[in-house]
Amino acid sequence: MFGKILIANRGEIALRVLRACKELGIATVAVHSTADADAMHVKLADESVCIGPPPAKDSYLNIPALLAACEITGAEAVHPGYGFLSENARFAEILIDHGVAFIGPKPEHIRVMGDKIEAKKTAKRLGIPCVPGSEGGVSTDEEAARVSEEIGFPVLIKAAAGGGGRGMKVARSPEELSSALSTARSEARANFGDDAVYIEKYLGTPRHIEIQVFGDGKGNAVHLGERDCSLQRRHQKVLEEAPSPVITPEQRAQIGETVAKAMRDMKYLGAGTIEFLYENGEFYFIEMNTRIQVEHPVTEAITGFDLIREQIRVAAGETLSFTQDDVVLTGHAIECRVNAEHPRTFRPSPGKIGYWHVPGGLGVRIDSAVYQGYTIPPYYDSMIGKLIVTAATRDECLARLSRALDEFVVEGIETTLPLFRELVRNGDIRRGAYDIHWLEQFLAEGEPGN
Ligand code: MV4
Repeated sequence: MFGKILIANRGEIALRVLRACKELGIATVAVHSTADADAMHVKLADESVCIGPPPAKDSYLNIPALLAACEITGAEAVHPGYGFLSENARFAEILIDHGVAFIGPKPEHIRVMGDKIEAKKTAKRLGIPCVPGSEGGVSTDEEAARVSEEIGFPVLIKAAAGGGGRGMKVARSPEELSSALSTARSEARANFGDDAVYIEKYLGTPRHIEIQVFGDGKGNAVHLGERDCSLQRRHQKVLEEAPSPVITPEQRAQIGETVAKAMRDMKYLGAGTIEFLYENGEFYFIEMNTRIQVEHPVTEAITGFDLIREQIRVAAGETLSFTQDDVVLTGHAIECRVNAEHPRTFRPSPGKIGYWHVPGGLGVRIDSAVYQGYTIPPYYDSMIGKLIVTAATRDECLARLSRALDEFVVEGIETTLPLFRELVRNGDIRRGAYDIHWLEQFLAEGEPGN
């Protein structure tokens, strides 16, 4: 096992990793920008290193500064958290070349899944069901027309280098195809420096359901059930729950075994998420994320496993600490992402937190790195904490969430807490009757579904 880990991140995930390290008896190194000198992760780590000025490209994304921090402190491994360098295959390779372990997947797997065309080819080869579409990239209008005719309109043109909703164009008819293709291609070139695009059947009203997987790099791999992340705004998740209110145990076992087998065949290492669109009872692969995700606590809540601890163990070469038979899903969990933003316009609201009182009690978890009197810097993500609530059933979970939201008090800045108080009492949300477009419609129209 590692003796010292450097945490290449900030905020609540830096604290989450730090807590797992302490429980494993591993020393911790925090890194921080000059804007984060007062951050909680810096105060609680055994050592800290300032790695640069506020802009992330000069600090949290500064690979030479991070390498120097490893060298100075003697850290044996780096945990990248999510975002920043967590899915940078080159960063993982550079660390390994310098004798520092990367707590994450093998660089080749990060690279393959980063190219959405290669990811889809890999998923298909491994037997994972995919959205109907082009076999690889499309290079000509003729090829695009042939594929679209075959799968039927509407179709969606996606950038190979995109992902997370960036660089997509819908074509609703043959007439729209050529211009959608050239727009998608030039946007992909401008945004990612790679104009490769592919085509998929456009699914109109799917849910976003993702499956948590874990491997030890030696051919052992399991699935930990799904998370329903359909409630999003501009491709930012707002609320996530596990299990999905629309998936049966039989469906879960079937798609779960399919992805677990794929991960065994790849000899996948570490935590991963297989993202699906789910419509009319069918799963369609869209992307794979090769990192721990913001919403991992809902999976921890229903499995009882510490996913960060498991990431560290398998990165150190240990065998997975549980088999598929050990994975028993119990109860229901819901996570709300509390952002320092206006609850309707989502305008960022950085600044000094006055009063800060978090809810507690049975089944309530808060993952946050802010505190009363802390000043939220304007340079980074606006998420200031996550409220994760667990109960035996979905209805009890919603009741407990409502109670916890009523206890939560944040003064001095605006937060998205009032939005969650509306969502928990909304009829559609209570029934689990929502798709990927529901939240944007709710925000545009007022209160549908009551
Ligand atoms: C789609 C789709 C419909 N059909 N693919 C957006 C993010 C990226 N990960 C994939 N996305 C989508 N891909 C096909 N073939 C609709 C979306 C989509 C979406 C997906 C998940 C969650 C929210 C979304 C909001 C708008 C569009």
